[in-house]
Amino acid sequence: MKQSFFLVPTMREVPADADVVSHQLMLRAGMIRQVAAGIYTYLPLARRVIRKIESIVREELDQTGAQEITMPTLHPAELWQESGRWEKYGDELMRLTDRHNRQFALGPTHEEVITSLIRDSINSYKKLPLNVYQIQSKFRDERRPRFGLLRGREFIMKDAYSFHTGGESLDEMYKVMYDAYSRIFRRAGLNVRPVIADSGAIGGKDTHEFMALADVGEDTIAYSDQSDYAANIEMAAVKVNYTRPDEPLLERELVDTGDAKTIRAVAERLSVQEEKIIKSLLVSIDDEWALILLRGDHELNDIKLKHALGASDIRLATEEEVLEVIGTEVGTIGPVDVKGVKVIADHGIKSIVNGVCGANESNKHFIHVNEGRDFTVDTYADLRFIQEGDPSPDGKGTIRFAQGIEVGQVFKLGTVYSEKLGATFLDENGKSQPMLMGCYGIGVSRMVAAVIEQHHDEDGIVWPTSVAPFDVHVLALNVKKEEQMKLADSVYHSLQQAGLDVLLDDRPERAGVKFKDADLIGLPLRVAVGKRADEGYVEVKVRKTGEVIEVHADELVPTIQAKLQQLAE
Ligand code: 9G3
Repeated sequence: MKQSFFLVPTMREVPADADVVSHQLMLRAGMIRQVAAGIYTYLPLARRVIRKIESIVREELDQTGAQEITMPTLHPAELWQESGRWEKYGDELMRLTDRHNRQFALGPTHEEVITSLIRDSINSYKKLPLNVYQIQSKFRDERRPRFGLLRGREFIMKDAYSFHTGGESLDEMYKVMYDAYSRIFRRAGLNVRPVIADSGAIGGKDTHEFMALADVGEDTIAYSDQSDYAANIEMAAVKVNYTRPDEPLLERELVDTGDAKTIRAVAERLSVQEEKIIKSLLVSIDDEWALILLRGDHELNDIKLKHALGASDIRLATEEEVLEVIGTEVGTIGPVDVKGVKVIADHGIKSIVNGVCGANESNKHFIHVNEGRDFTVDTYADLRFIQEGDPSPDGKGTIRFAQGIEVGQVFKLGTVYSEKLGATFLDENGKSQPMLMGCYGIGVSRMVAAVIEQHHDEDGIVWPTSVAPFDVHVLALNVKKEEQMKLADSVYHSLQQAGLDVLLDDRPERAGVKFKDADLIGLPLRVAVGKRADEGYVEVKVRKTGEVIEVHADELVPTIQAKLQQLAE
């Protein structure tokens, strides 16, 4: 490809709203252009990277026996009404009507479409298991699209769906896809960590997210520094055996705490440690009030609260509701003599003796409060966010945090969709059973940004060879010099004949501009044809290491092939 007419509009400065490196570099390197918030055009360089990622995905999935299909983006509302998700999802689901006023959705995912297809085309256990996948654009009207391709409204996803007669078969496929995902991300040069995750709204049981480690990542991973335990912080279990310190129980006292409302303010006011304070939160759980108790130095993890109570809808009470239900302000709520609400406590409460809590009276707290004597806990559960330094729940090592970009997720859905949409099969006894399902997603366009987040330096992108838009960048440093253009052309063709993807910068630009653009675009190897062209020598630079070697054009192809081999290892 000759750069003089290749559509790669590089730019030096970036728009202010590009606030992460991958977004800035993709704009500067002329890979993408924004069309609207969260909606981008992929320019040729990005298209070539996406094509390389897609071919890695296809190779690995085809190897597992998965079959590629393409489902429509336009989904009839009826299918989503059958699954109950037309009502369940709000504005994030983009809806439209056709010329006959029939309602449709722009597909954010395809559980409904694929399950309706399979229910109508498979009805015998003999035809199962089956795994189908597609690579296609999805639409989710995100509240705050940001960070370029890391969180868009229209994005490319590889989504797969598998159908099974039983749990064993689903477990097997889940492992097959889990391993295929690990191979795909490794081949794309991504440092990815699988983590235990929450299946959230999608339902189903087990799920793992694949996190590309990166500080800009929106997700927090809690991992052990001595084992391969790793979980999304939402799901990281706290396994600490809390016991009450053996101290004499002191007489409970009511004390004035003035306008101290926060844990920090009360701790300072009463000169006690935050971990001695009982934090009380009035929470509505599926429209029932409950008082949630945590240690003052711990934070409530609402995902854990949902799982612990099997609840679907949880929300904190408003100031007004606290006044109405408890009869005091948020900052002075406590469990002593509280009537008509269930008291659910995190295990950490067991470590408190002679603690402090709100007195359910303005500006008042109790000190020397003890569970059992002064208040009763109906249920204990693991309700808090794990913290760095906590013991790893697998009993090995200590918890550390890292940020990650979710580039993939695998789910055991079970019969959530097959029951709602009636995807059943006749088992060997002729009995009708709901199919068990799994689903598996990879954020293909998000992966491009994740690769750049993990592979860049101050000068630009540093593409891993496996997903680089071209293998080699040949620069004719001075196109006016006949011998330079002649040599640049010949090395360009000999590299192409060797089966390499080559970009020839034949623009009438200054060498400095070409060097800067080459570093920005970040192809693995750069061949500069300059002053020594008349001797047949060119300069090869390895983008990743900065290593520069002078090579005679006759030795160039084997040299380049050897370097690419080295980089691929
Ligand atoms: C929606 C909207 C947004 C959504 C969903 C539905 C996320 C939704 C979860 C999944 C689960 C898996 C198959 C591929 C891998 C991921 N955001 N999810 O279901 F209506 Cl607006 O998509 N689906």
